[in-house]
Amino acid sequence: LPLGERLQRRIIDGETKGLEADLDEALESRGALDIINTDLLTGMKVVGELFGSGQMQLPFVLQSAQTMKLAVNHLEPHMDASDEAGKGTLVLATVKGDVHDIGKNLVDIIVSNNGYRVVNLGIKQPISTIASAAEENHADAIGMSGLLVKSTMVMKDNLAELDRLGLASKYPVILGGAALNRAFVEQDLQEQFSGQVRYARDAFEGLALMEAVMA
Ligand code: B1M
Repeated sequence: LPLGERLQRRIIDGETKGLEADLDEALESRGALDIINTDLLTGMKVVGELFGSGQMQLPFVLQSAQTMKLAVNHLEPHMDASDEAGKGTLVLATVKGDVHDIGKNLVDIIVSNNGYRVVNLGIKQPISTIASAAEENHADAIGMSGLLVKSTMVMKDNLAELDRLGLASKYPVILGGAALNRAFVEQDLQEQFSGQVRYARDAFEGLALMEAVMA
């Protein structure tokens, strides 16, 4: 198989043997982000489709996810880090009840490689923890990720809680994850939230929103 397809296949099959060598070969002609965005994410998309249609079982999805993580970790040192530091702070978490963190961690990598401090709280984080981390770290924005349909309701509750705590106007909120869409976030959720909530389709939109917050 050509190199790009081989990398996709490795993600789909959860095959880590020889993965780093293939990544190093790809790095000779392409940038790390390009490899993630084209080959690795295409592979994850196929995994999602196979899982969704019942053709792939959960343990294999987990292997694919682990392979994806390994690949991203291997590529991370090859991303152009910005010279600027401390452009602003983003507190980032996957919401309560949700374990999906590959997308969130990509947001972390891309935003932190562009000069921001990212406080990555991990997965299954209740809003109380997210809110205190924002306060303690003097955050400029809060980012929440969630992939499950039920996480969209958790996000709605989280926004209500930020309002209740009087923190809504203090922290612009960025939401991302496959179960969300722009209309749901920027119309439905925004209507009920006294602060500002925006939708990021991918990690780059997350970065753009962070830039907008700091502008
Ligand atoms: Co799960 N899972 N999973 N899973 N899983 C989905 C989400 C699902 C759509 C699969 C399917 O059915 N087709 C489905 C949800 C269905 C629904 O809710 N209606 C599902 C399910 C059902 C489940 C379980 C319930 C399965 C079970 O136990 N029976 C279970 C849930 C456990 C829980 O959370 N409580 C579960 C478990 C798992 C694994 C552990 C095996 C593994 C996760 C491993 C991990 O993350 N460490 C896993 C995986 C890998 C997936 C799929 C296949 C791939 C997700 C992924 O990593 N994509 C997924 C199918 C899919 O999404 N199509 C699926 C790649 C990643 C880069 O994309 O996270 O979307 P994504 O991030 C994008 C953007 O969304 C955006 O930027 C990223 C790209 O640049 N983004 C942000 C994300 N967060 C952002 C935050 C931002 C900005 C942008 O700012 C704050």
